[in-house]
Amino acid sequence: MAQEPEPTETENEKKPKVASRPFLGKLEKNKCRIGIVGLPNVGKSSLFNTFSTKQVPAENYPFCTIQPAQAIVAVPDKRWTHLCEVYAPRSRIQAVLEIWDIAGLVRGAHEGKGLGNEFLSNIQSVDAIYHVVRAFKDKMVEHVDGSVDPIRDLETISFELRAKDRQTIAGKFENMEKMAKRSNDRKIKKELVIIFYFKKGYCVDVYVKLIEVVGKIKEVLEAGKDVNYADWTSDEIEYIRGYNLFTAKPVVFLVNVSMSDWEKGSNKFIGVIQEWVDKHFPGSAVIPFSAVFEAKVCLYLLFLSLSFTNYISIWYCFFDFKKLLEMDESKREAYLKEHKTRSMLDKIITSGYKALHLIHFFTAGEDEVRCWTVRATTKAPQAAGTIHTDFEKGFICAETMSYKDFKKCGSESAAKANGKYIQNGKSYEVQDGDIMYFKFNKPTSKK
Ligand SMILES: Nc1nc2c(ncn2[C@@H]2O[C@H](COP(=O)(O)OP(=O)(O)OP(=O)(O)O)[C@@H](O)[C@H]2O)c(=O)[nH]1
Ligand SMILES: [Mg+2]
Repeated sequence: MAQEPEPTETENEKKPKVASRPFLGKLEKNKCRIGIVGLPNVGKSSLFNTFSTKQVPAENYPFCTIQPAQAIVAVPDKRWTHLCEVYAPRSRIQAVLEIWDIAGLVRGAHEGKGLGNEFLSNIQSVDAIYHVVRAFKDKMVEHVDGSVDPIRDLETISFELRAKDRQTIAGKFENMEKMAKRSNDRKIKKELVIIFYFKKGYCVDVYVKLIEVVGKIKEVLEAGKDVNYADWTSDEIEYIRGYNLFTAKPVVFLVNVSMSDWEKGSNKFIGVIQEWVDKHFPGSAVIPFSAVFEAKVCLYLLFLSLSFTNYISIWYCFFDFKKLLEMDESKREAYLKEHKTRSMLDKIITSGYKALHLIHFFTAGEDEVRCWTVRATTKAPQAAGTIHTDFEKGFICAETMSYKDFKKCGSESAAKANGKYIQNGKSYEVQDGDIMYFKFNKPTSKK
């Protein structure tokens, strides 16, 4: 695409444009889920299927049980690849992202149209959204609204998600108001709160603040804005996290163009889509791609990787198709280079990862080179806790060198000799690409 010039740097150094707003979602360890959302027949499943070629072997990633419509994909990182080359470790583990293929939403989904509520509950389970919008014309592929009009489609989906949030919040607001009006007695109020919030034991002040925050969310939604694009104090954000609202999730916009447009490098809708996103979702990434082109690359590589036995196995439907799709990255790169073209899959994955405000640090040695995913702004002890809770409990310090320094110095020992291997304490905020080694006190066993 004309909008996507050949990269001059690695994907990681290039930093795709993503929202710089605070993350309003849940802060769960080991869960980084992103759902592919859009109208029917826009190319969501076609895109999802191509992600299968990026799937990691699940046995390396505990806690990740995957359904057919979910894929765990590796987050590409040239720094990790380089560390693996340097250390030649026995085990290599990348950062991963869980991608969900969610069936199409239609206008009226918030009122249960289509398979409305079922799909919406799938969206509720993810932490961020890939919003796929159709910018290809093809008479053979029916459009639910009869014509290709990406702005209308973007508005339909955004409206549905907002409408569902409005319903959720209106329900909560009414309940709270009723309860608040019922009594001015602080003691009774407190009891009501305890009942209402599943006996979590919030105090009255918290309740009053909740009413205020819910009221503010209501106003934002009624003004036609997404929760993610209003300004919130850090206190308010803590409350918003608990509601798991659709419009509080970060969005990356993926524009599916035809293969001929992709090869030509232009598509008439990209400009208006970018304008629309800048106006309504400022800072969110807009990534043009072609699902058909990506599928073609995958199929071609698949074809190359098939042996005679595989053909026979497929013929008898005995072959594990997904396994077959876990192909060698270097083959993909060679193919793209040879055909002077590029795939957008890596950029889509890294943009999703960044939209979730995720970064990773490395642990590197002869045994293992591994990426550990944390939220941006995570402090060293909590980062240590992603490896093992004992590391966090007994945290002493984090010996850290940045990947940049490592690369510049050429080796760990050279980095040490140049004073680039630094001992950081509890208040150190982990930076993306840090190479870390944690020192901790072993927990004393209770007798
Ligand atoms: N011509 C053309 N067809 C496409 C493109 N992307 C997807 N399709 C076709 O559109 C049809 C629907 O694609 P899917 O990927 O199944 O669409 P979806 O968004 O998952 O649809 P639902 O699951 O029904 O919501 C398929 O026949 C695809 O081959 C494209 O870029 N160009
Ligand atoms: Mg689909």
